[in-house]
Amino acid sequence: MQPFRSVLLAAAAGAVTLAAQAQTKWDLPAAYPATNFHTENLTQFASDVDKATGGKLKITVHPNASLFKANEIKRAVQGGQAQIGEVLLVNFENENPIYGADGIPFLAASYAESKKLAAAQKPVLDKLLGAQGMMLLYTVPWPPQGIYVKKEIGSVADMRGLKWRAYSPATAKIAELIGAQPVTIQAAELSQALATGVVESYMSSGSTGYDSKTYESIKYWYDTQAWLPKNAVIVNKKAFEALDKPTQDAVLKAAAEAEERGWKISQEKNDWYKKALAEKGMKIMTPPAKLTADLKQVGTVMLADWQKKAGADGQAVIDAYNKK
Ligand code: PCA
Repeated sequence: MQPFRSVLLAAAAGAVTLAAQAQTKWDLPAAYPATNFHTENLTQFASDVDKATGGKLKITVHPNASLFKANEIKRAVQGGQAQIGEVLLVNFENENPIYGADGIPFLAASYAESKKLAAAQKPVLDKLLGAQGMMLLYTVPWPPQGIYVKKEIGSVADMRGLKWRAYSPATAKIAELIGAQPVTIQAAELSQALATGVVESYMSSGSTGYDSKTYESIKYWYDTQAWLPKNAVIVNKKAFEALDKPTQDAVLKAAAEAEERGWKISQEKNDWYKKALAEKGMKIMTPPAKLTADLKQVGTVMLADWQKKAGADGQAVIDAYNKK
């Protein structure tokens, strides 16, 4: 009896060891605070993968640019320093204009349009990221972008000379076109830049205004609904291919669910953020007609510029977008 029991025990111990060996750990660097809706969605995604794989794939979300800075996350995933990561696509427009398609003012300015643009952009993004040894898992848009500014404005001329926070090549370009002074600052450093007066205006969603406590220094937000930039969750292809098939399937399924959930939450939270900012004392402004007309002109210039740079791939995205 006794020897038989110890054989069983030994076998059980062996199984435990095997299970432990079969566990894969992935790091997921992200650039936004843990309480941001994108990050909460990532956390849910990680927990869904954990459950679906019985703990075989453990994904640790590192929020707030704690593991890699916003602009470094893409390269980290490409090089395998992180197996998976969340990036703001428009940050990489200088590398390839396709990444900037969802940062062009008024090309896609509502959730419905943004969804169409995402679908039009996807095949080209798959190709680009694929060529860099990565895969696109899912995208989720930020709420529509508006203008944070300290005084009431009637047109873009009223923003001339302002110290303007940019988060992307396109938001720096807007500053250039309206005669503001751009300083590129990612979300993780925004609160401090506002508090120290390094910047006094910027364009972003209600979400980032809320996260960064912009209401402490800026009182107006113009709801221009100019564009909806997307976060993308990308994975290193070798890391993905190293997973067994059921685990790969679990990742893809959880990603598809995260995408659907994320789009819905973004839209719901858009209204919530506006209310929350108003409660903190901000004035949520409907942009005057002249301001909108001026910004649309900026958008027209930027789209023409972008199309020139983006070539055939860019044209494919615009054609697919216009067809739907
Ligand atoms: N928030 C991010 C990008 C777009 C947005 O709404 C930011 O301001 O950095």
